[in-house]
Amino acid sequence: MTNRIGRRDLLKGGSAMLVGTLLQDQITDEVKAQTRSPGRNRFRISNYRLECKWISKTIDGHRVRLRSYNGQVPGPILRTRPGDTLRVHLKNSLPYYDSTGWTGDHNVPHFLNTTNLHVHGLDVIPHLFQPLGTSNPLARMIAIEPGRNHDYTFQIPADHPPGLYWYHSHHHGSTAVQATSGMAGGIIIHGNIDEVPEIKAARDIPLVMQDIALFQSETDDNLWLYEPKQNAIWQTFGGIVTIYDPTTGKNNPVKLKAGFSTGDYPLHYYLLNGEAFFKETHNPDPNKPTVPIPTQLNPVARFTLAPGEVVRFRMLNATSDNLMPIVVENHPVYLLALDGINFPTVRNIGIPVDPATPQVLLAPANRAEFLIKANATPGIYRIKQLAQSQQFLESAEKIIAEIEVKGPAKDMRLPQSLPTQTRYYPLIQPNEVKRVRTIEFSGNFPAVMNPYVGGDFSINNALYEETAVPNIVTLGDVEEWQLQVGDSHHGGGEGHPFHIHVNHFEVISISTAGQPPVMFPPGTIQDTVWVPANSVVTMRTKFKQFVGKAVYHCHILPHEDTGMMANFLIVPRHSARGAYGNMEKHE
Ligand SMILES: [Cu+2]
Repeated sequence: MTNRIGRRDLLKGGSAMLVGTLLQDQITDEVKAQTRSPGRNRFRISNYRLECKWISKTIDGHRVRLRSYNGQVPGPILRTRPGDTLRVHLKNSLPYYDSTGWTGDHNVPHFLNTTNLHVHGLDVIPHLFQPLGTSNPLARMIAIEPGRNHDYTFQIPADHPPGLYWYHSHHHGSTAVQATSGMAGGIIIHGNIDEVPEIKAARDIPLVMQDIALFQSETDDNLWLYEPKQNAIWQTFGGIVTIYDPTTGKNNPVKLKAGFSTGDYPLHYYLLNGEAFFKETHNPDPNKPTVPIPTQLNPVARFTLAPGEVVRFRMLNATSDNLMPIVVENHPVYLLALDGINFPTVRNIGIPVDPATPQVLLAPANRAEFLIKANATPGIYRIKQLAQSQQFLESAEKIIAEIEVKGPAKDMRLPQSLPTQTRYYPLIQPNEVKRVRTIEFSGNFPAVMNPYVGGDFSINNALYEETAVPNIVTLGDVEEWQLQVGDSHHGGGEGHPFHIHVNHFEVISISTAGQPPVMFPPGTIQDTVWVPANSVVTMRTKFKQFVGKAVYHCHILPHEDTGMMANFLIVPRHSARGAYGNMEKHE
């Protein structure tokens, strides 16, 4: 059976290669010219080249070395349209990373300069394993080593909702290090929502937020970067670096400055569109190791609006692990979309009565696209992340940017209705649910399963296994998943953002501490959702179009890299389920 699957995959790969060759001649010259032109209708191919490479930069007076796409942090915005083909030639020009001492355990960060590409939130062919779209449960993850390259071709469905998506590397074991070195960028799908007159009239302003993790170089005190030695772990408690010794079972302190970290760093910056707006440093107070020392940087980015002007912000939380409760001072937020999928009508999120209440909650990987109609009163209004303490580390209030309202007034209008995104509407009905599953973010500290890292980050008490497929789902089915995080006695204690590849889901309800569920507004369609500690989030999803092997995981990237991820397989309805069934892992 495995052979048959393998052969089918080979055939699939073969035909993809053939198409690739045929297209190659047509696109090379002509496409580049028309990709961004408005009257484009001859070839519907968006062609991009992304090169991963180190760049040198100065942040807040520190000389830093970052990993980048095309030398830019964030990476360039990729633009495409429903029905188009998005092609990305990914070249890895990062240098060789020495993983000597790595045991082969995929849940220990390793091969830190090996990469691949995930187009986050796009409803396209599963693309983490090779070849693209493979249904082979044993398929390996795409690993593009330094010096290598890879061509990705994504056919964007004709009914794909237009909006803000993003890309980042997703090679298990190097995702966190690469993303916190700068490797992330936006993807904008243009389409029907852009033709709504009030939206078309509004300035379109992407707000890409990233975090940058930095350690002093081992050899140059004046250089900061994130390139820990293999197996080196940064200990938040104690502010030292250790390496696990399997012969003694101890984490021995070593004379290194850098180690892999689950979120605390000697130097940590938050960037908006590549400019630092906030700094955190490790807290040396032994009583407060989980409260990084916060410093607001000034000035922050300032957007100038006329009174009454309407602008469109597209906000991406591309940070590796920071939950961001967002407010825009003295302004209602006219929410158009979460995670790229717009609502049928604008959601008016008024000015909160309680200043501690956010207007939008952005977990790592979430996007919010919203309109702001500038206040009639000139002045400076701040876009802020409110303080939160839902995670292992405290997150202080941050001023992300400012809106300066000045000049002659405009009276721009807000849209009444928005296009219905037929790929996700009509909404799932409760009686369509075929199966209910429980996905629990679990863990142990200190580690039981992952001593090299020192803590276990698991799903349903299992660390990630590249060739295990704990869940098999059927194309066309609707399922309800209960996403859970326990309390501190059950491996919980901090929240985790759940993300699943290929299909978005409808967030139905949340129940915290056993309280009756609180319902989300119908049509809350996301690809990532924050699951607070001691809570159950109920979501429903339909496996709509694509089959193949894909993943779901915690989008706190250090958690993901160290095991908080699992595979699932979407199979055609009439496939011989039994053949896949014996690949399922049973307790
Ligand atoms: Cu997590």
